[in-house]
Amino acid sequence: MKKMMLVGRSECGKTTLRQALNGNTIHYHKTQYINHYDVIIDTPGEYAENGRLGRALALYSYEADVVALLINATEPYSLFPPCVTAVSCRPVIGIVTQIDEPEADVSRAEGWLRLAGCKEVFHVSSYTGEGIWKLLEYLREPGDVLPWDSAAEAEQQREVLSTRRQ
Ligand SMILES: Nc1nc2c(ncn2[C@@H]2O[C@H](COP(=O)(O)OP(=O)(O)OP(=O)(O)O)[C@@H](O)[C@H]2O)c(=O)[nH]1
Ligand SMILES: [Mg+2]
Repeated sequence: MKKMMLVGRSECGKTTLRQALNGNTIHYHKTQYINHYDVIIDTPGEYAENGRLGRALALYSYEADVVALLINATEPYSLFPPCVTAVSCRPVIGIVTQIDEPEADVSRAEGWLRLAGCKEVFHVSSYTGEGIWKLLEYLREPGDVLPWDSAAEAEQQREVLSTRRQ
């Protein structure tokens, strides 16, 4: 899988999304330092909110294959300046989180992410699981087997992987 770094303000749902992507049981956990899991680099919201700490995000992005900017669908404003994706030397995608919320305004959040420069924007709910599969498909690399692959597809992916290793 591609390694993805999650960036977004505190409480936008980065850690919960990381848990949903890993298929873990969801539990609340405030992030106080950068966490590396298999394919996700989870960052504290304060790093996106504070200019000085924000520099650390630039350094961690070098370890990622893709950077994801997150906005939760109920947020009343966006932290991300227009065209900010241009400062990254990695592809940058947008993720609208918490789309299950009754107050969610998904198109407003997507508009902010597009203004920030994201060409591709995903809509997800870590609670209901909606949209998670599209993100996993985006992160898929040759040889990766996902839970919904049929036995034949899984075999095909394994063959791709063994050919690449030879
Ligand atoms: N309704 C709804 N709530 C969510 C969803 N994802 C996260 N939340 C809630 O949003 C709150 C913040 O989630 P976190 O994943 O801890 O947010 P974070 O971005 O990691 O926050 P920091 O670690 O402080 O930067 C928690 O109360 C979650 O339960 C979702 O998909 N739907
Ligand atoms: Mg967190």
